[in-house]
Amino acid sequence: MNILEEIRQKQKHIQDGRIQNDDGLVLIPAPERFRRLLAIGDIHGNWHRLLSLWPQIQYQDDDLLVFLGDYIDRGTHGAEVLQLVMELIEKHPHIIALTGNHEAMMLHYFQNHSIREPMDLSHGWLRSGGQPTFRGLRRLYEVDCGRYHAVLEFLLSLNHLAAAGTDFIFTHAGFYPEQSYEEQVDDMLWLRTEFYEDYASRPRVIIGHTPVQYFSSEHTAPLLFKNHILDCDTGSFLPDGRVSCIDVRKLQCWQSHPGIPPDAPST
Ligand SMILES: [Mn+2]
Repeated sequence: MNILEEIRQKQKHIQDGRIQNDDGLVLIPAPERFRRLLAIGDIHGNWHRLLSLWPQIQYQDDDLLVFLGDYIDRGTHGAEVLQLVMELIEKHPHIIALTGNHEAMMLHYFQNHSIREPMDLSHGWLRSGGQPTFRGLRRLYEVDCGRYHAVLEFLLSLNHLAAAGTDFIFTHAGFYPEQSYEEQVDDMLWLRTEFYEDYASRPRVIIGHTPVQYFSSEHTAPLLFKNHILDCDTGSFLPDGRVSCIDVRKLQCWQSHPGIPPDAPST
């Protein structure tokens, strides 16, 4: 069964109306009960841009909010961003965090490496913007080792996809429409063109992963493609980038203040 059919079937069989988590596939029945369905795109350690965005949203518990992944790397404040997202999830039952490819790379690193050892610069994570995150996590480990382990546990609990009813699908990068969820659970975090060119179904798919500036350097706001893909990665780490939140039904958008520079690493 392909992933879209799978979502339809699973949503149909939910009995009690509660949000369910099926191995990282989060099912949100009756999304019409939420005042807004919100998504926040890639943050990439850009703490000051996230702090500039957050109060504008005026989040309330009758909103559903999905973070689309890539909290860490490139910017200097990955550890802080992770802790804030973790705290928000602890406090609010209708906030969901997805994993991005950067979180997957980091978890892969810590399967065979320790935060107590020097950085292994041969690993792909540390060559893909992971070094400032490593340094931030090492500081956290030194001041509060329990908290550091809680952050790693939180990363292991992140989800791959969330479906609000059958009309809205949230995921970090994309999916192969003809494959099942299980078949592609790891590939999903990396797709770009394959997904943008192949997707031709009705549900609106809300993604991050590729900065909108990649499509045109003039874009700074989330971008809705003709085939119902909504890209919310507004280049949080780029000089003219933003961290963005969008109401995925009405397409109302909130962004970090354009005057705030990225939290760029010093090296
Ligand atoms: Mn990203």
